[in-house]
Amino acid sequence: MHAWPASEVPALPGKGRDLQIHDTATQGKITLDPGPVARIYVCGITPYDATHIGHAATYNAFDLVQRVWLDTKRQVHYVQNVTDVDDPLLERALRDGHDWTELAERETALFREDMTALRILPPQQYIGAVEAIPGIVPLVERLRDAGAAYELDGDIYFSVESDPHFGGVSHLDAEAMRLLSAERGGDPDRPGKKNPLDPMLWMAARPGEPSWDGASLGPGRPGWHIECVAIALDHLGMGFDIQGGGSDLAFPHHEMGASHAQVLTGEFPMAKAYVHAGMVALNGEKMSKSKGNLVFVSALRRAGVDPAAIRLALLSHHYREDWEWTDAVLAEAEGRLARWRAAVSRPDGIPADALVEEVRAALADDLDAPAALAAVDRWVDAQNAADGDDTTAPGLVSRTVDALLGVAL
Ligand code: 5CA
Ligand code: ZN
Repeated sequence: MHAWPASEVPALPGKGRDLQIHDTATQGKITLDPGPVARIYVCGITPYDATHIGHAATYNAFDLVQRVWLDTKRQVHYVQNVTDVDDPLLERALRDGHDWTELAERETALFREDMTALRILPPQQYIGAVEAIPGIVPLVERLRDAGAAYELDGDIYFSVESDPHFGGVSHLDAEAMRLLSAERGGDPDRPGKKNPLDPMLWMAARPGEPSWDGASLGPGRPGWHIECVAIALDHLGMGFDIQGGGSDLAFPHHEMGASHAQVLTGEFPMAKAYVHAGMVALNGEKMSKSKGNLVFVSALRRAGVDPAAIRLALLSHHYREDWEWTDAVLAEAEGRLARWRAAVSRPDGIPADALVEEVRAALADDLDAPAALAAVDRWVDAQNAADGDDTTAPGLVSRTVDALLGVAL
């Protein structure tokens, strides 16, 4: 699949700082020390509805990671998937009488447009589950042949007990895992499983549903977790720097994915940091396609909202926070954008070298975007209150806000 166009990232004077980030697995902040090429996998959308503000917030968080790394003069190898075949997508297509492939293509195209408008930098590889199937089948066969997977009425399940590190990403107890597994695509109550938590690796073809050649597995389609593992291992290999997504992916998705990869390779860990963004809510409940309480990025854009204001609204919350989208959040961001634009449109201003370092320090400290915004606010307020004569300052501020926050002033 193709991704979307990258906006240019201006180079800043000096050198950025190494990223310290909260890792769900070790339950604390760690300093990442990537090599010259930092490697990140971020879970992509299941394209059965348009991009909502919750998705945008999560991709914005990982875009900041990429920008911090680029500022350290590293290259970034970023991989993202599209879950373009899965139960919720097939169910929605059936409900609305649409062809599932057309639904997936349409919503993926809209996602690309939204990401471009928000200036979220694209991944180098943007891979659909369907196109990954030829790589998934041999992994499932290997797990089965190694005794880490078993068959149940034609379906193949992964045995969570085959990974001694299972549980090490989310640190949940068995009961919490069971509840979340039932909520998030698992089937803990299916009779015949060795462990109720065991996730499906390969689902045997069902009547009326799409299926693919599974070689010795028989015709079917892949489970959700092995999809991301196959794509990540194919393009990044083991021990990559960050596995990212929203906090609703910590269990079961990232826990299971880590186990699949660790059993397949005998190496540990799959990712050096498991990074999770908080959930955005609307009207008191997590914004979710299944509940339908959504604010779409494309609808805001159609209504004439400046994507830079949407981005500033996302940046006004720390990425790990759960927060609520309201009209007031957007109005505040629109006001901030107008103030910032007015301040940098003056031909000269007060020096901004300290601001560059403040924004760098804020983002390097677990992506503290609200602290970065506060630093820019302080410069803008001082700029509006004083007669500066530094003709390079407004340009430097624009470039800093563009390079590190992805906001075009
Ligand atoms: N295709 C899978 C990942 S492999 C999936 O979870 N797709 S999704 O479309 O449901 O979500 C895409 C990303 O947006 C995930 O990282 C998810 O954690 C995140 N996300 C979903 N809802 C919200 C929300 N309300 N707030 C913040 N992030 C969200
Ligand atoms: Zn995923």
